[in-house]
Amino acid sequence: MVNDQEKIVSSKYIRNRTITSFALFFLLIVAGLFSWRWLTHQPEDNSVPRPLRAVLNGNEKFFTNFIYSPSNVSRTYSPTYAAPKVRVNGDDGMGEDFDVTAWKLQVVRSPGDTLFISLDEIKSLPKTDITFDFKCIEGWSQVTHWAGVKFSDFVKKYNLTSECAMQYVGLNTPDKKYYVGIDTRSILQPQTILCYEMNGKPLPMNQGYPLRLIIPVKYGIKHLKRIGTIFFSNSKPKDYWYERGYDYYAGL
Ligand SMILES: Nc1nc2c(c(=O)[nH]1)N[C@H]1C(S)=C(S)[C@@H](COP(=O)(O)O)O[C@H]1N2
Ligand SMILES: [Mo]
Repeated sequence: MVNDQEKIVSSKYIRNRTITSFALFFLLIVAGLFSWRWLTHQPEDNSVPRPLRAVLNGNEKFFTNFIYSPSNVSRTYSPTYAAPKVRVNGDDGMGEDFDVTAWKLQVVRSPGDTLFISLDEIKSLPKTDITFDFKCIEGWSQVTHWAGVKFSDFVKKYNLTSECAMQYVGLNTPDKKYYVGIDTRSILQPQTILCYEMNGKPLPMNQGYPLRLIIPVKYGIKHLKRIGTIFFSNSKPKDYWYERGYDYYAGL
């Protein structure tokens, strides 16, 4: 008895199906190879083929418009969880020829209007500390403990509210060899600090003495060590790792 569900098929039918499947399989491989060739031969935008950069930029728009909220905070830990031995990673813009004694933080309010702020002045502002899981795009992370002044408090104290209406904040090392750009909303998030202490002690030289950025909502690439200048802009400030193919937003 033949079941209703069963179908008698001829060997010719099976052969045709097999040939079609193989032809399709082969065509897809060829299409894949051609697409890959096309993609890798596209002009680059900041070290990434343009179509891929368009996807990264699209992700950034999506996150900044729909997902980002200043109330999204990074998880914090008790300082007892902080690593005593903190990893040192990246020394661009941290050359030996740095005159610590002459250092002042420069805040460019507008071209020709720069504030020069000493470390003592920064230390006189309300101090906050944070212990969080510091994440590097290289794939490591470490719970670390930092202290300094909230960027948002700093903005209030130095009347930078109107400058913060601009979309981006740029930061450079004094020698301008390392530089980052950060969307203003993320830098104003309450966990972002201008940091001068690590594990309760002044920042070690290789960790950014006298002042570094700590911004837990971003990957390590944005936590610029040894801040020289801060400025504001409506266009994306130059960004070291962005130029080398990374995502500009670099959010977590
Ligand atoms: N000036 C400067 N800041 C920098 C870097 C750098 O090369 N130069 N590297 C960044 C990267 S990729 C990471 S992961 C963190 C590492 O901070 P740490 O050395 O305190 O661990 O610093 C960031 N800030
Ligand atoms: Mo990093």
